[in-house]
Amino acid sequence: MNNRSYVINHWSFKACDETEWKPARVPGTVHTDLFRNGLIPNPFDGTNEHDLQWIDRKDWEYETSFELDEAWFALPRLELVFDGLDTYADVTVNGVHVLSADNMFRVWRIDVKPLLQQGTNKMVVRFRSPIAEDLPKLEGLGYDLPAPNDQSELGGLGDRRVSVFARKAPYHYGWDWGPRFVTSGIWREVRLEGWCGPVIRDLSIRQDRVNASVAELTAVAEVETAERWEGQLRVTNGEQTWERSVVLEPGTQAVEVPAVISEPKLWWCRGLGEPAMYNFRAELVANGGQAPLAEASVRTGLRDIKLVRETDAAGASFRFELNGVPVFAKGANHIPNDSFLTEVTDERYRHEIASAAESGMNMLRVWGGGIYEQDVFYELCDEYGILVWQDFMFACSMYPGDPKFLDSVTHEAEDNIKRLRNHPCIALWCGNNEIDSAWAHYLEDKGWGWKQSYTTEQREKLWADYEAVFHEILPKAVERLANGVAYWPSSPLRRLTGDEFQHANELSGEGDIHYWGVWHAVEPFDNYNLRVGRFMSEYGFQSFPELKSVLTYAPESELALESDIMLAHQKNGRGNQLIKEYMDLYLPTPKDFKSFLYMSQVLQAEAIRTAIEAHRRNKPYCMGTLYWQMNDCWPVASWAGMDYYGRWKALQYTVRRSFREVMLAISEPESGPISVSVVSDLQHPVEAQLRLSLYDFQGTLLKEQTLEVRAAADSVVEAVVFARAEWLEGRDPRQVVLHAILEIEGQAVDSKPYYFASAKELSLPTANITVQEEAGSGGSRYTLVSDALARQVWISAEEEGIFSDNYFDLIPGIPVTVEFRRRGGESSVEPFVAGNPGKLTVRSMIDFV
Ligand code: BMA
Repeated sequence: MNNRSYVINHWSFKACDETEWKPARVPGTVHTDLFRNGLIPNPFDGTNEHDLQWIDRKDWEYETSFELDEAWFALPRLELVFDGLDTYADVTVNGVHVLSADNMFRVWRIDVKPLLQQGTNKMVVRFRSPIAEDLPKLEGLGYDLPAPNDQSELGGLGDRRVSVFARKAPYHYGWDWGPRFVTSGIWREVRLEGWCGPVIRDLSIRQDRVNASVAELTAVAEVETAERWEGQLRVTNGEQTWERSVVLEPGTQAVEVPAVISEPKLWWCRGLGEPAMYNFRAELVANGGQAPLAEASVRTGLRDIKLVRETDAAGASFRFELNGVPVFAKGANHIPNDSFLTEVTDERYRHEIASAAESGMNMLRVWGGGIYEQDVFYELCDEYGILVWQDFMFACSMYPGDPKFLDSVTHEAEDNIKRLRNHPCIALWCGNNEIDSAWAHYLEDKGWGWKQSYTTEQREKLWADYEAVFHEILPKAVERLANGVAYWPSSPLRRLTGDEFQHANELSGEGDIHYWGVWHAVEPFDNYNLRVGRFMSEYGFQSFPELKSVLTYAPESELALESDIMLAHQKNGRGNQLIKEYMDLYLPTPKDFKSFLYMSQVLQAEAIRTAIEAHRRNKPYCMGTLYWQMNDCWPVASWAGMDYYGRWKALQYTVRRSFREVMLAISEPESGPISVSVVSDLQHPVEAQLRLSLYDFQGTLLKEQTLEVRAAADSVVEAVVFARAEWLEGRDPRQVVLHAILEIEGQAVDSKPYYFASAKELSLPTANITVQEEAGSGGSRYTLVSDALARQVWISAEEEGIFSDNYFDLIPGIPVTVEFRRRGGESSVEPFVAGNPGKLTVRSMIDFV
C-alpha cells in the first residue's frame, strides 16, 4: 500500500479586513484563537459575552503552507479532507477556489491533485460571517421562523433570528443555559490523503440477526477505485476470516461479505452485562497476493436493539429492548461540553461519561440543539455500556425547506449516520427536539403559540417543510443506513398519526414526554408523582454551581441574586426568581447568598429525586427517565447535575442514589397513607430485609420494625403501607425521622430518611460532625458521625474529584464512611483514582440558615 495521509497544521489567522496574521490552533475557533493571542478577554468571565458579539459579524481567514515531496505525485489521487468546517467556508489551494462549505456537520473531500505542486503549497480557508450570510435568507423568506432560544437581541440583531438557516450547532446562537457565541473555525481535522488503486471509504458491520447463539452479520465495504480491479475482499475479527472475490468497476461501490459468529459475546448496557466489543478489519487483496492493497477497521459490539411500541390497555409501550431484555432507561440529556467545541479534551469527555456510569446511568440523550458528538463520546459510551438516544441537530425552531437546505440536510444525515452506525451504544435516531409539540399542527390551541402568527398558507408551507425533513428525508436515511436502529420523528411525540393524536400528551398513555410543569409552569414538586408518562425524556430543575465555580466568573462584590453578572450567567429569564420562589416554598431561608448557592443545589436534588422515584416506581408503565440536563457548556446557573468544571452538584450524588439497581422509594400521596416500595432492576429475584427505625433528632431510637421483602426480577413491589399516626403516635412531626434501610444478604443496598414535615418546617438542631480518617486508606476514606440530626451534609474537598456519597443526612450515632476519588486528569487513563482530598470542609443545612 502506498496510500498516505498527512494532517495539515501550522495555521495562522486574521480578520479579513486586517493585515496582521496571528498563530492559530486547528482544530479551533476564531474566539479561542483571539483569546489565546490576548486579543480578547476570557469570554466566560463576568459579562464579557456581551462585548464579544462583534466577532460573528466579521469574516475571518486561516492560512497555512505545507511541503510536498515527489512521492506524493506518484499517487494518482490527492484529496483534501475536512472533517468539519464551521460553517460558511471558502477554501483555496494555491490561489484556486476548491470548496464552498455550508454545513458544519458535513465531511468534505475534494480532489486537489491538479492544483498541488512539489515543494510549498498554500491553502486559505476564508469564513464568511454566518450572520451576514443568513440575513438575506431571512429577508428573502418574507416571514420569520420561530426560534425562541436564538438570542438575536444580544447579538445586536433585534428580532432577526437567523440560526435556523445555518446548518450549525443551534446552541451557538444562545440557549436558556448557554451564551451566544456564534463561532467560526476549522473545528475538526484537515488532512491530505493520497491513494492509488482501490480504497475502502467506509466499513459497516450490519447486524442482520443477533442473539445469544448466533450473530449473522454482513460486512459492507464501500470501495472506490479509479480503474477496474479484481481481487479478494477479506474480513477478519482476529479469530475468524470471511472472504469473497470482487470485481470493481471505476467509481464507488458497496461490497458485501456475509459473516456468521456463533455464540457471540453480546454487547450489554450497564446493569445487564458486559459491553463486549469486537474489532473487524477489511482488506482488499490482489488475486494471488497476500499484502493488502487497502484496509479499513471498525470496532463494534454485537447486539439487538429495539424500540418497542406495542398497544396495551393504557395506550402503547415505549421501551427499549436490548438483546430481547427490556431496559428501564436511566440517564440524562447531554449538551455540548463547551461553547467552544474544540476546547473539550478527551479527558473531559471521559470525565462526563465516567460520571454518568458512576451515577448508575445506562442511557444519555444527545440532544438536538448541539452537535452530533465527536467519535470519542460514542467510543466511551460503547466502553462504559451507556446507550445513546441520538437526536438529529434540530431543536425548538421551524426550519426552511428550500431545495438547497434539504439537500444539505440529506448529506448531513448520511455523513453522520455512517460515521456513528457501528457504535453499539446508538439505540435510537430521533428527528428533532420538541418541534412537533411546539408547532402542534393539528391542535389549534396547543403548542407554544407559534402557528397563530402565520396565515393559513404560511402554516401549511411551514408544516410541509417540517414534514419534508422529519417525515421524509431523515427516516429514509435512517432506514437506508442506520443498520436497523429505530427512528422517532420528534421528542416528545405521541405517535405519527397525521392528526390531532400525534402530539405528545402526558395523559395519552403513549409516546415520550417532556414534563416541564415543575419549573417552567411553577407546579409543585408533588406533580412529578402525577405526571408520569411511558418514557420521560425530559424534566428538570435548576441550581447554581458551587461557590468555587461561581467565583471563576464573578467577584465577591457581585455575589447577589440579581447582580449584572449573576443575571448574565442565568439564561432562563425567570430562572433566579424561580429558584427563590421554590426555595421559599420548600426549604429554610438561607442566611446569605453563599448559602443560597448551597441551598439551590439541595432544592434541585430534591426535585429530581422526587421525579426519578416516581418514574421508577411506575415501571413497567414508565420505562425510562432522562432528566434535563447532564452537563454545562460554560459556568452558569442551569439544570445540570455537573457543572462546567465537572464538579458534581448535590443532584449528581442524589441521582447516583436514585439510580441504584435496587432502590427504596417512600412516597406519601396527598390522599393516602405512606408507602414504601422496592424497585429492582436486577434480572433475578431478591429476598431483602427492610428495617424501619424512628429516631428523634438527638438519635434516640423510638420505634423499630423489620420486614421481609421479596422482589421478583425487574419489578416494583410495595413493601409496606402505613398511616402517619402509626409511627408518629402523637410525637411532634418536626422532630422525628424515619430511617429505612434495605439489606440483601446482610449488605445495605439502599437507605432513605423520611420526614413527617417539610424541610422548611423541621426543627433542625445544631449538629457537630466529626470526621475520622480511616486507618490504612491512604487518606481516601473518612467516617462521619454527627451528634444530632444533620441534613444534606456537604463534604467539600480541596482537590478535584468525587466522593462515594455526598449531600446525605446523618442520623445521630449512625456513622457513614465515604471514599474520595480524585479526578484522574489528562495524565491518567483512569477517570477517578482513590486518593487524598486535601483539606476537607464538612457542613450541613444548619450551617447555611
Ligand atoms: C428542554 C430542552 C431545552 C431547554 C430545556 C430547559 O425542553 O429541550 O430546549 O434547554 O428544556 O428549558
